[in-house]
Amino acid sequence: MTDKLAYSRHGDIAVLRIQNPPVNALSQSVRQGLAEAMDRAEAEDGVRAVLIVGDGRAFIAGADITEFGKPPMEPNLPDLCTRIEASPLLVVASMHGVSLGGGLEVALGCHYRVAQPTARVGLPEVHLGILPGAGGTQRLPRVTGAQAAVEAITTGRHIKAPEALELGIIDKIEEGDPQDVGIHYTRALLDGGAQPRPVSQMPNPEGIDWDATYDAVLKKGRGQISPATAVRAIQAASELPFDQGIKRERELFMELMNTDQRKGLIHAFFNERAVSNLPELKGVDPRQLKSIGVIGGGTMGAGIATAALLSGLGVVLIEMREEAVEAAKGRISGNLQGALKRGKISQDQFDTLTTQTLKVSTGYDSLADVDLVVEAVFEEMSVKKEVFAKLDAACKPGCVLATNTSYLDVNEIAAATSRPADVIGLHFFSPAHVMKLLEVVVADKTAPDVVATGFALGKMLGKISVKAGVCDGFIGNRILATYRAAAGHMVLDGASPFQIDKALVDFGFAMGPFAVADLAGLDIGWATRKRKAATRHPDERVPTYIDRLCEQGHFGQKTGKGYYIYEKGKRGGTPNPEIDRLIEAEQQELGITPRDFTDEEIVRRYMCAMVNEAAKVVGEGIAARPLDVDMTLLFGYGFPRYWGGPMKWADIQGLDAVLADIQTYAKEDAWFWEPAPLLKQLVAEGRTFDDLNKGNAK
Ligand code: HSC
Repeated sequence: MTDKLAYSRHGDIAVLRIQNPPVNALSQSVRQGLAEAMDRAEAEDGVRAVLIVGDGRAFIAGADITEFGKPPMEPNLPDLCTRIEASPLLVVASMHGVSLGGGLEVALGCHYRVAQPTARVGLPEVHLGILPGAGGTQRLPRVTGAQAAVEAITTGRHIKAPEALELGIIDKIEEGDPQDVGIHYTRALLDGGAQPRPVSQMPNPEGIDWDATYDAVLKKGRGQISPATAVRAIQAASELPFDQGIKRERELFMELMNTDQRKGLIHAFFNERAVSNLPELKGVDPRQLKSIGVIGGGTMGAGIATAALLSGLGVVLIEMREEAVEAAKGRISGNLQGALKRGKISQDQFDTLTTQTLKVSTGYDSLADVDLVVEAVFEEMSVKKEVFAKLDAACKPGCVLATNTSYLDVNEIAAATSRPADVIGLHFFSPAHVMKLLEVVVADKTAPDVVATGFALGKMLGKISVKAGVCDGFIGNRILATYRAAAGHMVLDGASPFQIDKALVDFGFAMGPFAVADLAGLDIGWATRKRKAATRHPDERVPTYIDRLCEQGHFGQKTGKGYYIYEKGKRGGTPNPEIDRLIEAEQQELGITPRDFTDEEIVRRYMCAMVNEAAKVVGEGIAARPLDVDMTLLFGYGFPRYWGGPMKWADIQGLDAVLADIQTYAKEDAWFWEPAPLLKQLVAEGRTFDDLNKGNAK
């Protein structure tokens, strides 16, 4: 028997205890251990039942995802589930923590299931780009009915024990040590004369309108195919005998296993965990974090304060004037109302957070005791410097001083204090209590424990924290500026903003760049263009047609008109016909003859611009690894998760092909399309971005 499985006897019950920390994933040695232990239990005299339990914090979290894409190793999981189910002994699962994916499939292969009240079950495979492949699509609908199985499998959600009981997924809830509970339950079943009860022999679930369900799930997936494919597997459960249903499940599973979406989603799964795992922070303790200060109570400051309050931190918010203090309180209270409505906090918690945990003030002396301050004031270097000089005077020694600037030089801000080692950038994304991304911007003199504190804060707030270096726009906004520019060039050359938006939504982005510009406010881009005009490279192409709209006071959604026209009460906008006229006028002025673009070319140019800039960002050390870029784009910029991020996308396309396209585009505009040295180097060496993630950088 393998060391991942402990076998013990409790009278006529054989206990199979899975020991594969941290979450008992079903790696080859676990599968082998389970198969051998079943053989042993069946061969031993006096065994009447088998109990399967998990050691540590979970029953089983699923198949071992690290084995995907590698050659299959026996015994495979579907056969193991069938083997368990076919046992003449009574087989029981006692579930605690999570039973996910293959973990639930093993449990469904057992004849009875008991769970702790806090247990959660689910089949989340679609989030990894696959579908339950060890009988889950065939057994779950036999116990829950087709409709409930479709809902559970296509959303992949975690189902709490009480609901699982109601749905028939588990048979009983009992609190206590999972092994004791399991033995107690198994004993009661044996005493009651219970016999093996294979789910596969239960009747097929009744059918539903499969085509309509497939279409609805496909639409909801916004380009992700695994949920809709899973519908077809569940359909097989209702229409085919069990054995044939399993075959169909396997075919569809293998189809998905071979997709790029599966590669992208698994890349996202591992790297959203790896991103905050920085070798240089090993052994570095963060500073204490009990309360934080927030300077500025606008949308951003109020969002940061809300996130901090919801994570249990004390908050002192500073505004300049009494009216502004009141307005900030109103914003925070509004945000917390949202959390109250969604059941994230109780009325009591709401009252305590708004009246006691949150403190507001107009004086910096109120910050004397806080452990960290985030400044979220106007984006102007002189204003920031003034704030940091005041913080330097007011805050206790060791307090971390953070700026939420989205592009200003954090080194220059740090120099305005007598303690640059305590200064860091913490770039939140608006609304800060909702958006998952946090860029932790490390300046030249930032101390390692201050960086560790930035990451500790991110973890407390439930953020995906990414380390970034200092440059204009850090990782995310710097790359955004480049792919946004590529979109602008395509407009000048003949693609309409509406075609571009649609092509990118079809690619999987939540919104296209022009709809995003309307949402953010066209005045922001207008101000940036003016700010950068003086230092602009002479070869840089910057469309100005949209400035005409801004000059008339049209700033997008907030004024009702931008690239799109927004009508009250209607969701989304309709293309603004004025835009085409403005573009035409600019093309005439510049002597450009517009040409047609295919959607494919639009996506390719947009993505190549993104990847090229991202490669520069990694090459210059602004992002430590390609995965840092991928997670930034995924969690802050609506990049489709199923592509894994722009660097993963580029790896999947082939870096040589991406570089070749960039070199072709460079023939039209050598300045903009100058290939990143890192990209050229990787192509020359036949390596991928992912090789750099694995620490293979030369
Ligand atoms: C599956 O089951 C497919 C089957 O249907 C069919 C297969 C059939 C094949 C047929 C072939 C013919 N594997 O998240 P945490 C690691 S697909 C490997 O930080 P938490 C994780 O990377 C699977 N590793 O902890 C991390 O490692 P690190 C379906 C896994 O408490 C560590 O464990 N199951 C792993 O916040 C701790 O994880 C899922 O999709 C796995 N399955 O959350 C569940 N799961 O420390 C995925 C975790 O080195 N997992 N790890 O960074 C989760 O949702 C969460 O990890 C938990 C724990 C909720 C389990």
